[in-house]
Amino acid sequence: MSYDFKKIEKKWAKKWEDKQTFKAQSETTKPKFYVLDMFPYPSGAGLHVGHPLGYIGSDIYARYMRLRGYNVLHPMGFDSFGLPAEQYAILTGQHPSKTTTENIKKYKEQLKSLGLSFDWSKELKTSNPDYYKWTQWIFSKLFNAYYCYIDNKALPISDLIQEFEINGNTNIKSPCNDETPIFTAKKWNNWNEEEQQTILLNYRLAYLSDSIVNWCPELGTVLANDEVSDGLSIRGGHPVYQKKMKQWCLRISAYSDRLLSDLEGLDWPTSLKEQQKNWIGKSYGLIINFKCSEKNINIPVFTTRPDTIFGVTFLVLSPEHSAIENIITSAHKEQVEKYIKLSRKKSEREKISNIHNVSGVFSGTYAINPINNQKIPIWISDYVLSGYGSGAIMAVPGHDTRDFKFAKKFKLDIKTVIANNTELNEKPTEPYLEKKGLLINSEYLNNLNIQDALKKITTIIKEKKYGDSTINYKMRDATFSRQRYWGEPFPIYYKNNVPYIVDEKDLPITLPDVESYLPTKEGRPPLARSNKWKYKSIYDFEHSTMPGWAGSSWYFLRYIDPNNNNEFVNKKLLNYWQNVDLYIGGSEHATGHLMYSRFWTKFLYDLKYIPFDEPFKKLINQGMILGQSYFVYRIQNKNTFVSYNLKGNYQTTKIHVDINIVKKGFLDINKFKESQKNYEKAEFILEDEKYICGSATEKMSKSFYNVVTPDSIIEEYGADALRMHEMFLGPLTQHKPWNTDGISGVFSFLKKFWSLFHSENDEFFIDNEEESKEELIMLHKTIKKIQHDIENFSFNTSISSFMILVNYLKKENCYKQKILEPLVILLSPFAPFICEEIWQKLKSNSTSIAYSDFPKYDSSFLLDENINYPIAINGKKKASITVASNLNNDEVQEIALNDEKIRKILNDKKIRKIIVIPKKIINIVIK
Ligand code: ANZ
Repeated sequence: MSYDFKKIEKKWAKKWEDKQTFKAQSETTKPKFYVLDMFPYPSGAGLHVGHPLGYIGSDIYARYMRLRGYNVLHPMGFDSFGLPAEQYAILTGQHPSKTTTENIKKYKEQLKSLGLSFDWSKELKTSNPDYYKWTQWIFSKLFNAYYCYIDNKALPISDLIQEFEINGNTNIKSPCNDETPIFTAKKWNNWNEEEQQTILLNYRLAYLSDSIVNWCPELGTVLANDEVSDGLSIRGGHPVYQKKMKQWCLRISAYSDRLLSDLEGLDWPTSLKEQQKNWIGKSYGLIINFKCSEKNINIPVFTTRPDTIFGVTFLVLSPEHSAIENIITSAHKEQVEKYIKLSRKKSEREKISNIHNVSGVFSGTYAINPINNQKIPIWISDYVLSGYGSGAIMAVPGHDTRDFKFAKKFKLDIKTVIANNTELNEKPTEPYLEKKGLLINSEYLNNLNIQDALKKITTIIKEKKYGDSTINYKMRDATFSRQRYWGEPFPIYYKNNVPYIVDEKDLPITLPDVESYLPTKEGRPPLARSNKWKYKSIYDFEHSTMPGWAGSSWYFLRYIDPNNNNEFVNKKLLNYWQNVDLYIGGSEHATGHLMYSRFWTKFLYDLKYIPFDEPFKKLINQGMILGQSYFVYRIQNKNTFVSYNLKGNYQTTKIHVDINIVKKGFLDINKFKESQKNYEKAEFILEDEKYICGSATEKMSKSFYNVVTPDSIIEEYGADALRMHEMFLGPLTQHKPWNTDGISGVFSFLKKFWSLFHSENDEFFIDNEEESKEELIMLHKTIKKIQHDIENFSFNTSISSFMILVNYLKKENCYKQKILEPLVILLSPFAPFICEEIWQKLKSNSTSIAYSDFPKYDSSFLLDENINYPIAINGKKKASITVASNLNNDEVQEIALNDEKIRKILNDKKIRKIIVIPKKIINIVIK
């Protein structure tokens, strides 16, 4: 056998591992490059071919950068806390660490077989106490910090205490919980420890707060918004309710502005930056105070359109608004309470998306519009969200769609009297004025455009003290506790119901063993089951655990120095490696993981623990590999299956069929019969004696029977073929369907490549003959193309270039070392095993090909990319030259002046000016 990929790949996987070939160097003068993949959650199912797409892409880049002389850090680890392991534990009683360890083992084997050049000495697991000790440590720093708007950064809470002792909190400009009182130094100093701690908790970056959360009783845990869909948990489909609970929160909102403005400096996909921008949601607007007509209660509303204030016909409060209990009249009390109860069942997302079916109740009370003294009804509806702005709005149905729908439904006024008292004849069927760019009649704003109207009304409202400017952010503080077992314990204990942080020397606080992983009967987290688990044998620990995103918010820092027991990362190493140069991962993490890790990075930067304030300089989202699903069509109520094109004649049910028993679209009937007992006696209606399956491109998933594992492909074609095939499927960033059939093309390419170096009997041979010009042109063109492609992550086009070159060399019977050696290096990032094997034959016992030099292309060989320039002297064409297209103007000019004809004409004449119009003409102006 010639190309024995099995032998080659096994041999090199072992050698690389034994020699720690890809271990990043710690003492070196080389420049650094840090390439990171989003680390996986090790699920029980192992990897399918969709998973390694990004890993292969980052590996090609990592290998390329090594060849360019960089010291590359390319680590891998496991995000190993999480719900699936815990649910499995609930079902089987097996400790989650056991399943997690087994799954990690499987993942590692799969990853290693792919030839990915990871530095496994840097491996980390977020569920490992040596790791989460430092997650707890960072939490304790967040607990012991507050945000100062004056310095615009986080500072130690001890600074705040000092200020309280001297001046109270009157001069403090810091985000804190709404109910924090204003106090003097005297008052502060007179408070007891408990009272002081309670105040401090209001300012901490990690704080306890009554928050409205998505509570899923079935799972016994709080869920994040993106874990809920249509009022059901995404995992398991259990009902989710809105509930007020004491939760740990992180004050990410303090960082809104920095998270927004620093996006500018990041080399990230525009769509991802847009998602973060929208998530942060910065809006400039006004808070305007509306007084209740009969009671002395103020209702502040947030609006971005104060210019529409003359069109306000009602106010709307969110069902959670604190003023409701004081304003509802007894006649409306029952209705309102019923409504509030109902809306609690909806998640925030449902409330936002439900604009076609708005709901609400009248409170029985009226408010006064401060600008025109009009009396308007106050309604309550959940299309107004409690956590945004002031939780209350001025409704302008002439301008705003939701207000319009609401007004229509409840027959409320829709004002449409515009400038100069022009009344509209038609009855509006949509927010008419907004569409026409008109404003409601008003003495102030007649005939102004919106921009000018906005400016004018803002000034008036501020002058008359009806309200003030404000900036609102949609981004809320992040809920940080979960009522589950398999997560990091908090380094928090309670004394007199006040939370305190555990001493640093006592970290890590490890997960106690519990006899069951379910929440307790009273709905308390599973950790509450462990009666003996106390701090200093007395104090209760916090019983909730940290959410999935805790460990992943800082793992990129730990990879630099994963085994350090004294610090979260060594300063010197950190100063060398800095932040991640290239990060590759899925786009689904836009507003979760990527937001939180930016926040933690900024926080650690503020406290001077790290020297940079962004974690990931460049980011690429790889696309998804979709599965090719196949179907058979069963005639209803029969055990007969009809082939695809005949199914129209029958009433059939479409059934997914395992892709392993379909070849080129035809069903393997025998295998199908063997696959399930009830198919044993199945009958078939065939076309041309064959059963043609239906097919569709769907997400790759076990439940669709369309999963292709890397293991099966590697077994048949080898990892190099799999790597190249994955890259050849299409651009890295695009979604694309998997197609196993196509791999044979790449496989033949590798065999052909092998045959350039080996005889029919598999003897290694190359020759030392001089290269021909054409061969050199082909080689240098390919070098340039591959370099350009890799730098632009266009790996699929690289593969085509390799194929063209290898076909050409084979046709020309070119076995010349001078041509083939650079080609092996060039291909090595894509197909590392075969290239390493050939490299060792070429160089016998040299170091790994991974540390050779990336070939340099010589522009002079890039003939067909040349440009023909006419050279004119004083506007008249005198000669022409052909130059490489990548030369700059100075280089083109130099070649032109050295042209023989031109030199003769110019002789000793004085040149006044030379104008090079790129790709067009060179004009030399002489006296
Ligand atoms: C009057 C108005 C007229 C508004 C108009 C809009 C258009 P962004 O840009 O997203 O910040 N709003 C304020 N607080 C709200 C809450 N808690 N829940 C739901 N909606 C709320 O949106 C700000 C606008 O959204 C505000 O400006 C307010 O409606 C509404 F033609 O006030 B506006």
